[in-house]
Amino acid sequence: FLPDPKSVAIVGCPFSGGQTKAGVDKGPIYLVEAGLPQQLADLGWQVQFDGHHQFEEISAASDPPIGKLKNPRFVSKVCQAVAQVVGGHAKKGQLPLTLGGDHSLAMGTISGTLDTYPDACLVWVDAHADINTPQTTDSGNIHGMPVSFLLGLDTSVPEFAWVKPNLKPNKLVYIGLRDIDAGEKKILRENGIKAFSMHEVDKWGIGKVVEMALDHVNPKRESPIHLSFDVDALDPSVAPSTGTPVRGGLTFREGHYICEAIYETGCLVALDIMEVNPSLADAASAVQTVAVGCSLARSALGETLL
Ligand code: B3U
Ligand code: MN
Ligand code: MN
Repeated sequence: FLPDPKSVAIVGCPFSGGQTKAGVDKGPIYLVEAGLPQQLADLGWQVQFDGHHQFEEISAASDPPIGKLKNPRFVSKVCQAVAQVVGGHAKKGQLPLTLGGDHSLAMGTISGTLDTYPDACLVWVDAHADINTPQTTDSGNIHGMPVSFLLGLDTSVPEFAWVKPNLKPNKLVYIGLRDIDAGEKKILRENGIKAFSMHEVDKWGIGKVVEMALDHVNPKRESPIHLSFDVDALDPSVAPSTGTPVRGGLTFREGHYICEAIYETGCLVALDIMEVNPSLADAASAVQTVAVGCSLARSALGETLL
C-alpha cells in the first residue's frame, strides 16, 4: 500500500484528556527526544516530523461532564483534528505513526485510517478492550471508550457525531486483554468480536495467536492494517510507566513479535504507540518504558526483519 521509498509521518500528540493522570501528554515528547525519528531514518524510512500536534485548549470550566464522560468536548475536538492530520498523511502515501498521549486519540487515528482505506482492519493490542459506551463506562474516562465510538455502538452524545461508524466488528481483533469490565464483555460477546486474551497467549503461544488474529481480520493478507498498541498490553515489569498497569501482561518479546509479524505482512498502513506516561513510576522506569515504546515502533517498521 505504501509507495517506495517508504515514508513515515510522526504525529506527536501530547494529550491526556481521555483520562485523569497527568504526564501521559509527555509521552510523545520523550519518545521523540529518545531519538525515535532518527532511529526510523536509520532503518531506511523517509521521516517527516514537524513538531508535536498543537491543540486548542478547552478549559475544564467550559467542558463539564456529559453524563459520565469527562472532558468530552476537548477529547472530541482533539480527536477530530487528529483524524484530519492522520488521514492527510495516509492519503499522501505516508504511514502515520501517532505517539500518544492517551488511547482516546485512537478515535482520531483510526477515523483517519478508515477514511483513507475503507477496508482496513484494526489490530488492538491492550490489557483493556477500550470498548465501553457512554452508558456502560464506570470511570467516565474516554480512553476506555474509543472502540465503541468507532463501531457506532452509541450515538447518544452529539459531540461525537463526527465519528463515522466505519469500523465493522469483524474487522477488529484484540490481543493481550486481561482487564475487561462486565459491560465490555457483554459488548464483545453480542457483537461477535474476536479477542485473544492473555489466556489464549498462554495457551497457543504468541506466534499462533497472531496468525489466528490475522486469519480472522485479514485472511488473504491483502487488506490494510492499522495497529493500535497500548503499552499497558506489556507486563508492568516491561512497561511500568503507564496509567493503568495490569499484571500478567505480554513479555518484551511477545510485544515485539506482534509488531514484527504485522510488518512482515506488508499490509501495515498506520501505527499508534499509546499510553506512555513518563511521570509514573520512577525515573529509571520511565526511561525503560520510553525505550520500549521506541523499539516497538522500530519493530513495526521492520527493524528485525532480515
Ligand atoms: N475499563 C476501564 C479501565 C481502563 C480502560 N482503559 C484503561 N483503563 N487504560 C475504563 O475506565 O473504562
Ligand atoms: Mn488502551
Ligand atoms: Mn490499556
